[in-house]
Amino acid sequence: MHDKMKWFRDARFGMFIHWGLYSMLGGHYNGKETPDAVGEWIMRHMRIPLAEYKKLAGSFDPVRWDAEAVVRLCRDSGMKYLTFTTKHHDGFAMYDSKVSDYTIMHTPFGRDILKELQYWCGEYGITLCLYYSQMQDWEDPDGDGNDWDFDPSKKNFEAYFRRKVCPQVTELLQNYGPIGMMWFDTPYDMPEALCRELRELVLSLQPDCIINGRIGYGLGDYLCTGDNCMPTRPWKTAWELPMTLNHTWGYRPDDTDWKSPSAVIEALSQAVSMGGNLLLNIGPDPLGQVPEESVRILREVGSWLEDFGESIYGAGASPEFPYCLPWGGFTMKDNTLYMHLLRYPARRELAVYGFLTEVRSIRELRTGKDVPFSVFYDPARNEKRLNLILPDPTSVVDTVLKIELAGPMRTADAPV
Ligand code: FHN
Repeated sequence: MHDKMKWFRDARFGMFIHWGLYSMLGGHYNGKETPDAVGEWIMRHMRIPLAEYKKLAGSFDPVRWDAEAVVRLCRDSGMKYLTFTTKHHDGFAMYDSKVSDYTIMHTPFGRDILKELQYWCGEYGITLCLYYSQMQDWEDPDGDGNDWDFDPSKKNFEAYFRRKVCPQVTELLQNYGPIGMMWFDTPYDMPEALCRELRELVLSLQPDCIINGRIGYGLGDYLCTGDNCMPTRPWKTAWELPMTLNHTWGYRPDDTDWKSPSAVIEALSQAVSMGGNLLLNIGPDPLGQVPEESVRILREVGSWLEDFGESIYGAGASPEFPYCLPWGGFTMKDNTLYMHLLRYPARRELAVYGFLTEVRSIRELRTGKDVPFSVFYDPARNEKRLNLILPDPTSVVDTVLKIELAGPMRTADAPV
């Protein structure tokens, strides 16, 4: 049976791109810093009059933008899909929209960067996905969120939905080839009937397009976690964690508090060990360049994935163990288990309690070197455990052992 979620579950790692007029401000307006960490909300957080904010379009000219380099970075970082902000809450279309003039085509740059991304994603085998803010729109008098230029009591949201959202979503799904996913955001109190209509519209145009959970009312094909929120245990449904590399989605040169490559690798293997995906953000600068530090971090993650990607792509959660695993966690693919040693034990003997399935072999994933193991039955707890003699680590972050099982993985039940 055709499973439209398969590519998403196999992919496990995607690139999020937040880029728009807000990137030009870098978190500052009129010499003042925006009060919140995120740069892309600056228009609202600083109540910038629409007429002023719109002037940014007059000088948007990211001459260093290179769609091929960005998609290549995505591929080299081991990411399998790319989710691009076609219209964020500020209402500005980062593609050639005919619905209004508030688009990238009406800037000195005047290039349809979404067409460029579509082309290069095709060349590099990356699935193109589109972010679209369906409720908040600070440019439109009837969109949600701008109560400093427009009187909220006069808003007619449904009029906005029909005038801008539906036609733009139609353009996006008609003009840019097959789209892997529509990534909606902040539905707030959007009426459920309109969310349903939006879902129907997407599926009528591209039946295979996945819809993320933030369409609202549980109408999505999978769940999005809160931003930067890692679940504590596996979820039954497919899920995705959107994550920033520093503390903002849109470009902010003053935020240099970057996550380390190790933290990203750990988040990725943790997410997969709980059956989820990681969507990791970059925020290009006003010239279209990806911040150097983001590139450096992503390349290191990519180099780890070159060696250990087998334990991530197409892998998912293993059954839960009755005890916590202080050294890391497991990912699993059919009858193969991948043991992620994120905190490498000082002692080389390691025991995994409650491990019930017969083991055929254990190898270090990168070198293929055999790892000695034995199974021990402990009558005191009436429980089996797997004992291993760990090899030298082959990664400073996450050494992975590949465990071939004789059958489906089973763990002891916690006696609760
Ligand atoms: O408000 C947005 C925010 O700017 C950013 O786009 C994130 C990404 O997940 N989504 C919303 C907040 O959750």
